[in-house]
Amino acid sequence: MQSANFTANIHERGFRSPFEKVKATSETLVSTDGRNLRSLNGDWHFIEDWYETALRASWCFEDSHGEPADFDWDFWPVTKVPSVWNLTKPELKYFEGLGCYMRTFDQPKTDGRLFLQFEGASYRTYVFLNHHYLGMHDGGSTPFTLEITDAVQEKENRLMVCVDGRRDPERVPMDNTDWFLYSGLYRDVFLFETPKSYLSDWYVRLLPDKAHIALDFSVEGSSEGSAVFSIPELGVNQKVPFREGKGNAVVEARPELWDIATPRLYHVSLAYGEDVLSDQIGFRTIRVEGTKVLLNDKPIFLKGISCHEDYPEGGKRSTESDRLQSIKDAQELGAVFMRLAHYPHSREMARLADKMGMLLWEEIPVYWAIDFQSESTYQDAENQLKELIRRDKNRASVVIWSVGNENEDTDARLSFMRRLAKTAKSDDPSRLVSAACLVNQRKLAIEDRLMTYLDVIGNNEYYGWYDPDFAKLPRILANSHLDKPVVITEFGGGARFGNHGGEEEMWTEEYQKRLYEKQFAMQRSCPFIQGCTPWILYDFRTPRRMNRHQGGFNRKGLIDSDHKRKKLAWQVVHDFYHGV
Ligand code: GCB
Repeated sequence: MQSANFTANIHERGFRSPFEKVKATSETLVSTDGRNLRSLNGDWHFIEDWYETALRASWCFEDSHGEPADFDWDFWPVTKVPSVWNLTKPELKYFEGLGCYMRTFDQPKTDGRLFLQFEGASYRTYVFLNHHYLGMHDGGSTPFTLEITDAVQEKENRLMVCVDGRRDPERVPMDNTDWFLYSGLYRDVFLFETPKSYLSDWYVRLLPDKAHIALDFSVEGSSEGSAVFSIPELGVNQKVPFREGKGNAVVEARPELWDIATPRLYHVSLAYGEDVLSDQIGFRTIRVEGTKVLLNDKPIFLKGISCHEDYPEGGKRSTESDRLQSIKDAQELGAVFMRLAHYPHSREMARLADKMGMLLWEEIPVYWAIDFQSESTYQDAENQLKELIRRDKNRASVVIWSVGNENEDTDARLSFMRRLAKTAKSDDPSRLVSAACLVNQRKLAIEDRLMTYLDVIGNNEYYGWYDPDFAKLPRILANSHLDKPVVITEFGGGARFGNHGGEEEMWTEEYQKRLYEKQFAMQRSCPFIQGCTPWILYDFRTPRRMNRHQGGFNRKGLIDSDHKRKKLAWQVVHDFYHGV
């Protein structure tokens, strides 16, 4: 890969293509559940590489080309990982190029295998260790694993990571979004060790009869053998054979069910030789019957709220207390369900939701008009979906996979998203599949060809905001003959916190409050509406919102962008959810 002639490389337009041959994907993602993780967070050297010279001129393959060199990894300023670079320095706020990171670490000799894991880096990441290229990853919100066993040394390992935050019409999401596309190594980076042959994936779930638990697992490095599956509190301790690297079992067990009021979790483990995966797992069922959503066979109205991953201090980098606050705010509102829009939020969010009894909708950024004609865009979207499912499929809180948001009903989009819906079903038959669809404006009805492939129909409508004619909403509901549950996945309007005025005056808290009152009055009487996730819990950053009230924020939050000050509409949603 290294060119002997660096000047030649500089003139080559195809400098990225050799890297694209080695990709980390859902297939290479290794489960880290219960593993001993060694953090590589902390201080890293960092520069913004506006002209992508690190890749063009192969900076990653050497420490220096000899003087006069244009790079100097060890002398670059230090930044904290995890963080989004956009919030580290004012001049990086809108930087969308290549960011180069480097740190060193020692690694005691071991007989096992060593892996690097990145929990989230946006958007494309190229990873090098000791001047060897390890591989790249596409997708800004899902984790990936790279094996480093053969490249690692005992002292002074040099880990170089180039993160490419370019917006691009062929990516997922594309170059136009209504949120801020933060970049950088903004989630945890760590190392872990496994034996020569190890457990790479496991999937544990309660079967619909509520009397059996199913297990599927995969082993790398050995094709035959057996593992021990145990759930001590349920008396499960069973040897399960595997062949061709795959094993599965169904065991009899009647767990206490995980529910929103009683989020019971069990200690579950799978041991194969020296290798052990373990986790706290809840058991529940979720299904649809006619227009009802049934949690543990009981109908549930999904009193929800939408939420971005955008925190006042860290942007897309969240802390445990940030996440805790979001779930607590949602619970105080009366919500039992959160729509984590529009991309996978951190893995820890679902873990916390498991503990706190919050149901989740998780989504991939198949947003607006992504390139539905392109097979490589499809592969990217599908890989993100598979990585998300692989990461969170043992989380009781996650009940819905969403394959996209607000996409026009064209033939290309239908075949693209139908494929995604089928993939979600085959990778995880135990959950519901949905997408946030649009109203058919010509027929004034909730109608979309994709609905055939969904279990739950998500619908975004902005009556009272983008379309001021509220009278259309009851007509739309009357015109829609649906035999599946609908969740109104978005509705709402903008209000700047502290901006007061009349109920007819847009951008005031009073206008937003009135809008919610009218929306609920219409939604509550519709039999197929089985949930809603108002847009949105907090105001969030977005470069496309630049009027005097917005100032770079979408102001539809029930709470201000400081995540503290509640607007008047908060109380309306609160009262509706608390049945006042
Ligand atoms: C939508 C989009 C969402 C936007 C929202 C808005 O329909 O799905 O991403 O932020 O509308 O505020 O316009």
